[in-house]
Amino acid sequence: MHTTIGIIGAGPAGLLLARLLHRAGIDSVVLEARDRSYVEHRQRAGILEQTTVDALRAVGAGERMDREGLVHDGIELRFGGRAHRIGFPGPTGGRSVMLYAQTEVVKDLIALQLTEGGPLLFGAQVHSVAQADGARPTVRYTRESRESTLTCDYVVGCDGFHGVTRNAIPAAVLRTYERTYPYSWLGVLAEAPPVYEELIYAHSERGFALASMRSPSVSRLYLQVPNGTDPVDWSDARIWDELDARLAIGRAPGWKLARGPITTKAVLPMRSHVTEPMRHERVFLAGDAAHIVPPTGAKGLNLAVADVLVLGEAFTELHRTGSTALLDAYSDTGLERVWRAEHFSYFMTTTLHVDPDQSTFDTRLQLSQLARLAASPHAAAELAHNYVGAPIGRGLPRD
Ligand code: RFL
Ligand code: PHB
Repeated sequence: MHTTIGIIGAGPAGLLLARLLHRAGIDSVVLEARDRSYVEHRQRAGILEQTTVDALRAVGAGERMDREGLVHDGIELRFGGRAHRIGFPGPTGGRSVMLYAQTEVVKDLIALQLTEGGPLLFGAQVHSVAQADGARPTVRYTRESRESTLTCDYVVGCDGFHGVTRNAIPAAVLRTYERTYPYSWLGVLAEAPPVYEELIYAHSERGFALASMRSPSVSRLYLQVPNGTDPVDWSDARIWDELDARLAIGRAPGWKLARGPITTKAVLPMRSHVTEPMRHERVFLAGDAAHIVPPTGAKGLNLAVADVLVLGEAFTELHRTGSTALLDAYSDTGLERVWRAEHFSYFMTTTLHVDPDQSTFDTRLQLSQLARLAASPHAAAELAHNYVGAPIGRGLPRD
């Protein structure tokens, strides 16, 4: 089999890229190791930047999102015995974010791809990408116990952090930058109404907590836990008690969350990771295949979308005019945004979590930074700009 663009991975990056290419009249094949149901039900991100929302609408994947998604115009910070709201539209020229789960984005894009798009093969496990330097890079994969080969004009690795496409970039060219954090998140879904109408990010001496949501009757909640935590050690009652304790900051005595059955529990490690360059000859990396951020800034999914918007435009320009100028600029364009998001995610993570080795001095610095966000419109505007994300363009805006 031959195709113009071979896409490895049917997460948000691979699926949106396939959709963008289809609309530009460019052939692609998507190879996904897992089955459809697994991909559609993997619990992950929840916050879509305005640019992500606009992109989904532009490719015809916005109808259900606009019906069921919840527009959020701010977040609440809880710290040092008080609560402070950071509003988004004011400082950002009217921008906001949308709460619409990654599971739903993926379901919408898969449905479109299967009815209108090119081939999307589930259960296709890619082993290797070879001949990145040649005219036709080759993807080897196994599906239903059969080994197959897909040759492509270009390959895009949208295969996440544990993907194989990165191996196609020679070691002499590849650079990686990494940081692991000394804590993880315990993430749960609960059949309980949202704690509050907006997301709450809480800095507590017991550790960080985040209260998010999936619908008017389903909460998505996170607790900072030590690395190596086994979710089995966290009973439902223990989780609710800990959420009560960490989120009660600034509330009246006796304040408690409305409880309900917890339906999923998982521990997620927190890491930052960047691979450079994001392109080698005819092989490109996009999304988590190229970079990971800790989820505190809600950037992972949005960065994946930003990558493929730039890449989709670059392939479209190549298709229309024969120019590789945008493809050649892809890695540099992408990395500027990636490093901004890396810094913001690091900032949110280290400002809100308790490092097990943290001194009282470090805690006072965190509280001072949080107080600055509450007191200064400039500091709040900086957070708001980063949270809603920069529009896609040539470079980041100079706001
Ligand atoms: P994905 O979504 O990981 O998709 C990659 C796809 O590639 C497939 N794949 C292969 N297919 C064929 N052959 C191979 N050899 C393959 N190897 C892998 C995989 O099965 C998968 O379908 O990457 P993409 O598209 O770049 O999207 C990125 C986002 O998924 C990611 O940035 C965010 O979800 C990060 N993230 C979170 N971000 C947030 O903002 N908030 C969160 O709460 C949040 N929770 C999470 C997360 C990431 C997690 N991972 C990756 C461990 C929770 C988890 C568990
Ligand atoms: C989520 O709703 O899953 C979510 C929201 C904001 C974050 C991380 C996760 O920063």
